[in-house]
Amino acid sequence: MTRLSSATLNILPEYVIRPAYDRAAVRCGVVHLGIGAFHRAHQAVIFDDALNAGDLRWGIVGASLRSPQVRDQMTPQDGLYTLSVRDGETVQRRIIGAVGRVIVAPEGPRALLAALASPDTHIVTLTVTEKGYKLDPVTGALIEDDPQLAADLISLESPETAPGFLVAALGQRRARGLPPFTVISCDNLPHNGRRLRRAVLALAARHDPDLARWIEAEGAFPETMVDRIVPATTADDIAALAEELGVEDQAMVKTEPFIQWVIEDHFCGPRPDFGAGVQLTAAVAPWEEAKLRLLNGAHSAIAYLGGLAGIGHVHEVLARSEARAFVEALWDEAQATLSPPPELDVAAYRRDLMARFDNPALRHSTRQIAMDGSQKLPQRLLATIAARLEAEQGIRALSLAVAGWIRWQAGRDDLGNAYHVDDPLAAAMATRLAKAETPEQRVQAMLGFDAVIPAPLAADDNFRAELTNWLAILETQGALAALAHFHGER
Ligand code: CS2
Repeated sequence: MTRLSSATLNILPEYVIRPAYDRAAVRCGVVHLGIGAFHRAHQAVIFDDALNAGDLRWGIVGASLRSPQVRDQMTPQDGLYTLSVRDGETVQRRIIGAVGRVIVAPEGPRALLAALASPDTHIVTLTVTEKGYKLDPVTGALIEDDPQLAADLISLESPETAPGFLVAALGQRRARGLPPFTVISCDNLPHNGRRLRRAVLALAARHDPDLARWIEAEGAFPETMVDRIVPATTADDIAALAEELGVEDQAMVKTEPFIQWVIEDHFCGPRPDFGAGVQLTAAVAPWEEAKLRLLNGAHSAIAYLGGLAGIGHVHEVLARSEARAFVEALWDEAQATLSPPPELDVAAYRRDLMARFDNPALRHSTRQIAMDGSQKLPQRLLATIAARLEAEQGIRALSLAVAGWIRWQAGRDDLGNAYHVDDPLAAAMATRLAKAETPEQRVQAMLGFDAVIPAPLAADDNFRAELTNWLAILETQGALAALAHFHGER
């Protein structure tokens, strides 16, 4: 079938929204590292809005740090793709034209460095997932024995990691007398800007202390909170869209109407005149904390407990009253730990979140969210637990969620279906768990895993008792029974 491209834009059905600007006149002011579905449905849409508003500086050079897949999907389409916004039966199709080209970093590290060091580039955004920063999830320090980072610590000729590319490119800019770019981490990490800045400065200092001082003085790493639910595109999504549009789009992304990007107002160079969806603020942390602990915390809990029950999608988990009641209880526990920004009405936020999770058109898979739990749990659930223990508050719902994560490591759901535990620390966790024979010992083994569990939590008797209680129920009765039990005893 004919592919979506500049040449086939004009044969699309009339209702499809198209770029309103001349793509040939666009300059690429943004380089994005990690051009997955989330970037294409979030930041790329915001930059496309700026282009549509007439500021042609904000095209994007996208980079994949690992696989050629996105390049192979997008290049034959001249970088064009469909944003499919779905809410129940309502759907809007929009062609995004902001991505000028895609570079696969391992194939062309120099091409990526050239794009980063270009005078046109003002902003570098990143969605490399939690593990892509090469930072210890508990301490936030660089993981020096990571093989790719170890290579970047020796030489930055052909960088392999995101911090490596940033340092090498900033070095080239400084040598050429160019200003640094603003670096915006768009991953769900607490204090993402601060953490990335620290990593970049540490790596730069190892190669060239003057460069580190220059970045420290001249650079900007604003903190951000990003929010939009973007489930992975499936082959069925692509086939259904092709049927509807009459052209095939292998790079399409599907998402919800909601979009939010809170950015710390700290840029070291030009930025677009941001429109809808973007809030510039002095303090991102309260937004980020509320989002991580409410949205992402609930997501992970739903993913493990729903996934263990053999339920495929978020909205299907929430169709069960015991799961809904549990999420509300989890939110009650999390809400008490927040210092929300004055503009945030937490009760309304929770209602809206539940409605977003209920969106049946998204079909957001529990297994997708269950991925990389070791990298996600600290900010989503463990920090919340630590705050509650400190305030001498109960942690029943939060503990059931964490017990679900421990149970998930077994690689088999309550119906007996095996799945792959997709996590950079899966092997290390499996080794620890292999020697444990009882729920108590399994909890002990995981609490001792200091790459994920902070020491004060590991030593807390209350936390250990809650986890052991829930893990025993999960193992003997299953996740649905644990949820019913939770509800019954309240
Ligand atoms: C999800 C997030 O996959 C996950 O871990 O919790 O990707 C979530 O959908 C986004 O953070 C929503 O903004």
